[in-house]
Amino acid sequence: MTSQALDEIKIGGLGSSRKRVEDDRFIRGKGNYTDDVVLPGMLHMEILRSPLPHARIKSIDASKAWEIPGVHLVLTGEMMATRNLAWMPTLSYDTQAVLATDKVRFQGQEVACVIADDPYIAKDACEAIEVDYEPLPPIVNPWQALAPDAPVIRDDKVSQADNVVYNWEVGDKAGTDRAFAQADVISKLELHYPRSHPSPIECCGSVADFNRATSKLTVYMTTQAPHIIRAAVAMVAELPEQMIRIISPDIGGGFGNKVPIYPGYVCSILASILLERPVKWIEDKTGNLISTGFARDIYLKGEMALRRDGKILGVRMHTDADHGAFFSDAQPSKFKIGLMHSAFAAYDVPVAHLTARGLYTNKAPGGVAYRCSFRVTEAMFFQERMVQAAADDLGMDQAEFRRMNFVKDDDFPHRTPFGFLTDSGQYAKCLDVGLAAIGYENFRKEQAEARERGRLLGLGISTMTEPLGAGNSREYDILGIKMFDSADLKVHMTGKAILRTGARGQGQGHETTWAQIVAHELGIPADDVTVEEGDTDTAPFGMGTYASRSTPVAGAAVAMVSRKIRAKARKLAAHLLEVSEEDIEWELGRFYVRSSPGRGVTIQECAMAAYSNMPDGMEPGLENTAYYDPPNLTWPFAVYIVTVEVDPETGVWDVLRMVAVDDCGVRINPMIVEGQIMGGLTEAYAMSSMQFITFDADGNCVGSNYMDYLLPSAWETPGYELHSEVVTPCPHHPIGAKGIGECAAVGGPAAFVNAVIDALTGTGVRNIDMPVLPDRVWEAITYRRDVSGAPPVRQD
Ligand code: MCN
Ligand code: CUM
Repeated sequence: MTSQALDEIKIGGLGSSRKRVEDDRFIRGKGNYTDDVVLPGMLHMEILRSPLPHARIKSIDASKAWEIPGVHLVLTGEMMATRNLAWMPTLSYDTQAVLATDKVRFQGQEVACVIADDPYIAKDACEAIEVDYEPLPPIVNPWQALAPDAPVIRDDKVSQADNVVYNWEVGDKAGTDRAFAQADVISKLELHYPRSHPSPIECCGSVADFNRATSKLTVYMTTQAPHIIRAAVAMVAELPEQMIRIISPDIGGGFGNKVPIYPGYVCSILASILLERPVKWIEDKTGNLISTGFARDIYLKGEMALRRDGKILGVRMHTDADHGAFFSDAQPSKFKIGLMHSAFAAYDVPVAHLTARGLYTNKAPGGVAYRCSFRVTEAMFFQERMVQAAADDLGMDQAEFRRMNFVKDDDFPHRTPFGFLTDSGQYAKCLDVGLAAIGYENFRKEQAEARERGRLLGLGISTMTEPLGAGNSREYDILGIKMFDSADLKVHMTGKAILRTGARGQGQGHETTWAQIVAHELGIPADDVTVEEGDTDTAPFGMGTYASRSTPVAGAAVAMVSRKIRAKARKLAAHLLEVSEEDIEWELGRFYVRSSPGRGVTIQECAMAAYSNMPDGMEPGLENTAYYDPPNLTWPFAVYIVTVEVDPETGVWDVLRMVAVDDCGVRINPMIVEGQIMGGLTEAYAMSSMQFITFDADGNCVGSNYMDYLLPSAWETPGYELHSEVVTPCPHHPIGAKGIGECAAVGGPAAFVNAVIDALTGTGVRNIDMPVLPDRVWEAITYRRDVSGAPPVRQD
């Protein structure tokens, strides 16, 4: 008797490059985004934003706005204050103004809201509001924030006498000092990782619908974490949690931008409660670019203690992070600077010390969003730029230096210098695959020959290992809510199923890939499994989608709930086959009798029996829920290698080739994984080459529109060569998968910058800050000096 197991690839199981089911509606323009939601009697809200970065509000006169026909409500900070809603708590234990009362603290800050019959009336009415500002000096970088005579931005906080948000440190200071005392060479580098913006195609928005008759509040909103919002609304607005329903419909890209809680959400909810009508708020592009979740804007002073032969003896890092006017990081770790201390996790560094300082400035709050896993992007960028500089200072080969210092395959579990525990990886193998693909030795020869003819070629290597998954619940929580996730699977009598999770995809393809895990575990074809996420009334409680945590946590829950279903189906099979459960074997899609493999029942037959022919005493139905609390984070690894040619006359640089070797453990859907990598690499290329959103000396946001803040089109985007041959299954994940969603955006930027710096070998240039714009490269080449990108930008 040969096996009757189903062909896993054919049913769309693990490893199948199944087409994305959600694309069916997306490419037909049939997605259902927040702005598509239209409710009877719905009103529209617009926000009046501050034109100034720092100013005292002397008065706000909204009387002219109230007089405009079609205006239903004007909300100001003063009115919010009467309901104790002028300020809201942030996820980082700070407070943030919902609508400004005392001062405005960044350009674009929310000052008032108008709710009207349509958005145009609301916008006109915003312009009719008269605000009398008394300008204060703006602070646009940490050095200004630290100046002894700097104005205190957060004078609303009694205990705040300066602009320091926090001082934090981790590692072994004394041990690190000893390592530096013994070093043959000390390599130093100062860097700025500039502000960047996730800029999803869809901006933020909400439709709040409070029904006085039922007391139910339904909010459609662009959130990556609907259950967290429900909990926050319940706690802050003191509404009963069962009366709050958060629906996160289709999301047109999140990239971290839709993790935080924004004033617009709060105001639309309050307006709906006051007016007893649905209120829609849809942010415009400039509003999105100037006021919502920025990322990065952080400075590094890095030092490496090195032995002459190339061994890293110790690492010292100091970072100054610009958090803007409110510390509103939406990150779940207990660490002030997120997971910055994941730096050097892939290298065998005996001892390290990190100090981190956070500063308030007159900029939109942010710092921790954008395909990042909470500062891991910065950690890996700093690490790989420091590693390149160290190899250069030692006169060592870039690849050799990395290989010699990598954590070895048999060194796992490995305690990193800052205290994480990594569990698996094949770092050197990934590097070898990448070097072979790019033709490393050959390129180095070509580079030397080209240089003799005045052509500047460069090669940049970057590696990254990322702590993905948040939680486990022991170490990660949001305002005390532990980090875990969930899946709920209902198998109907005909063998079709619906799966819901506590995650909320924003384009990552969850509707496709979760069904593949069910197919793998149960043999139910993926096409027979509908996946639904984002409605708190139907989905099991979960922490949402960010930190590439969905596969590590919710994806694991999908496997676990499928196994619970299989365990019950096995009992049903035993009943149907009239044998004892111990005599039953499983192969994909089917239970059979061990001694007589031809006698078997399919999973679908078991499903039917669960509703029509269950054994006496068995609870009917085939449904279950699993909550999953992972034992550790997952640790994917990647090597990215870029080659470039720099034009010495203009500073323009072109990418010749880019090779990516990603090891994210078992791949559920190889095509989706490749899409995630290509998207991340494109964002990395954009950040390193062209994206510029900064502030001038007067605190004006430069780059608040898509004429200035560039998104690469297919024309600018280089081609990528992806390699998937290295697979190190995650030892603790039920299907061996590790996260992938952010890896390429995390590890990519350093590869591009390292390549440009490598092309300038011999000029003495050690750093050009991102974005590596042609004029910066030209300046570096012409004046043989480093080029900093720190604001305020020069006025010349
Ligand atoms: N996957 C897989 N095999 C693996 C790992 C993942 O097939 N070994 C699949 C997953 O099933 C999922 C996708 O790849 O369909 C991404 O999975 P995962 O790495 O778990 O990441 P999340 O689903 O948690 O997505 C979050 C991550 C983050 S934090 C940002 S930011 C980001 C990113 O995803 N935002 C995105 N990628 C994005 N892609 C799109 N299109 N839109 C965004 O907003
Ligand atoms: Cu940090 S951006 Mo993603 O984690 O949503």
